[in-house]
Amino acid sequence: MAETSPPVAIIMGSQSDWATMRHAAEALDALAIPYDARIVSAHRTPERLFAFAKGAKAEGFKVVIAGAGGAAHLPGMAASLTPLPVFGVPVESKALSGQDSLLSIVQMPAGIPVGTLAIGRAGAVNAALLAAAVLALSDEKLAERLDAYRARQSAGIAERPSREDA
Ligand code: RP5
Repeated sequence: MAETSPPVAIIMGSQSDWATMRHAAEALDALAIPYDARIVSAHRTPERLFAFAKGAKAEGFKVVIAGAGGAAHLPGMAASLTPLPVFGVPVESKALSGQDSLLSIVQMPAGIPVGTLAIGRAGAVNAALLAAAVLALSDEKLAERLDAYRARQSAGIAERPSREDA
C-alpha cells in the first residue's frame, strides 16, 4: 500500500536553518500534523528545488513552509514553481540579524505570493500555525486541536506579572 504523503513540507536552505525551522516542526508535532522536513537550497541545489517545487502538489503536500537566511530566495522561487500556498520564514542571519532574509522574502512581485512571517522562532512557529489553520478548513478534528492549542495558550498566561523575574 502506498504511504500517505504528509500535508506539510518544511523546506530550508541549509542545515544551519534547522535551529530555527525545528520550531515549526515542533508546533506541527504539538498539533499532530505530519510533515516532511528537507534541505532544499535555491543556490546550492537549484535542481533539487526545481524538482521538489514542481512535484510538491502531485506528491500530496498541501502547504509549504520555506525558511531561508541571507539572500533568501528559496520561498519565492518555491512559490513561483508550485500552486500550493507558501509561507516564508526569514532566518536570523549573522551578518544582518535576519533583516536581509526578511526583505528578500517579503518583497515579492505582484502575482507570486509568499506569506511572510517574522524573523526567527516566532516566524517559524506562526508559519506552522498558519499551515494548521489552512488545513483545519477541511479537517474538523484538526480545527478542534487548533482551538484546544489556543485555549491552552490563553490558560497559560498569568493575569498578573510574577515579581520573581527581575
Ligand atoms: C541560505 O544561506 C540558508 O538558508 C542559510 O540561512 C544561509 C547560510 O547557509 P550556511 O552557510 O549556514 O549553509 O541559503
